[in-house]
Amino acid sequence: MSAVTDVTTSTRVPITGKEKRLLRHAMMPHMLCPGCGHGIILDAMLSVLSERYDSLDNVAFVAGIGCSSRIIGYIDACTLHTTHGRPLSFATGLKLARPELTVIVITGDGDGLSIGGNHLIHAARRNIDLTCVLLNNEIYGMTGGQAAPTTVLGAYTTTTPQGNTQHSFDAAELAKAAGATFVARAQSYRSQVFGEVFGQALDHVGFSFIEVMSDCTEYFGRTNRFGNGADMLMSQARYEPSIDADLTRRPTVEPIVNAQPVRPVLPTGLLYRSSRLTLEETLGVKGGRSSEASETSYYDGDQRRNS
Ligand SMILES: Cc1ncc(C[n+]2csc(CCOP(=O)(O)OP(=O)(O)O)c2C)c(N)n1
Ligand code: SF4
Repeated sequence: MSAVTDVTTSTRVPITGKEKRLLRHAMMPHMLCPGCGHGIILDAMLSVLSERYDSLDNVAFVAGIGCSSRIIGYIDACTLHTTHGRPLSFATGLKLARPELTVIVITGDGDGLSIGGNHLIHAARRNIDLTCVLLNNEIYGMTGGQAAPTTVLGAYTTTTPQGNTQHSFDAAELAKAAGATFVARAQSYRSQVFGEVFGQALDHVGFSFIEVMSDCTEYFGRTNRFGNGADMLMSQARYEPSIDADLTRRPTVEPIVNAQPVRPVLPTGLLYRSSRLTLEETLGVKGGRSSEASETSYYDGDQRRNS
C-alpha cells in the first residue's frame, strides 16, 4: 500500500476533476476551517493552472506565514514556505536566479501589508515579472483574529474588542501607486472572476497584483456576527458594485464605532494595466520574458466589468 493517501477514496476530502492531479495528496486533510474563503481561491487557482499546464514543474509558489500562505502546501509544485512578510523577497531572489520559472506569490493581508508591506511596495516599484495574489480576509486568521491594516473601522477583533478605531488600507490602490503594472481585485464570492484575472496576470509581463477578498469564518465572521461561510459570501455579494469600477472612485461605507461593522464596497475585476521594463530587463538578466510582448500603457474599461 502506498504511503501517500489517495484522497479520492477518502470520505473526508472528496476532490474530483482534473485539478486533483495538482494537489499534494499526502498533505490532506487540509487545515482550513469550514467555509474559509482561502480554500475557494485555492480551488479556483488549481482550476486555471490545470487548464494551462500539464505539470507544474516550471511553476514555483512562494508564500509567507498565515492560513492564506499555507495553501501553497497543498499544491504539487515547487513551493517555498518562507518567513512572515518576506515571500516577495524570496520570490525576487528565485526569479532572478531562475528567470524562466513562472513565480507566483501567495500572501495574506497581515503577511503582505503589515510586516511585509515594505516588500510589497518595492516589488511593485521594481516591476519584477511575477504574480502576487494577496488573500484579504480583513484579519490575522492564523494567530487568533487580531486586527489587520485591512480591518474596517468599527470591526470587532481580538485586539479591538470595542470596535476598530483605525481606517483600513486599499491594497490595490497601494500596489498601483507603488508601480505594479497589473492590478486586479476579485472575491471568493465570484471565484470565476478571480480565475479570469489570475489567467491575465500570469500572461502579463511585469509585477501583477491581485487582491482577493476572502472570508475568515472562524474569527472575522464569528466575532462580527456575519454568520457562516455561505452568509459571509452573500455579504460580499451585497456590498459589491459590479459596474464602472475604478480605483479613483472608491465608494466607502464608514460604520460607526461599536455598531455592526459594514464590509467595504470595493471595485473588482481588472483595475489597471500598463507596461514598462521589468527588473530582469533593467538588470540584464537573460532567460525571462520581454516586456515588449505586453501592450504599451492602456486602461481597459470593459474588462473592469465582471458580470
Ligand atoms: C516575525 C513573525 N511575526 C509574527 C508572526 C506570527 N504570525 C503568524 S501568521 C500571522 C498573521 C497572518 O495573517 P494574514 O497574513 O492576514 O493571514 P491569514 O491567516 O489571515 O490568512 C502572524 C502575526 C510570525 N510567524 N513571525
Ligand atoms: S482561522 Fe480563518 S483564515 Fe484561518 S483557516 Fe480558519 S477561517 Fe480560514
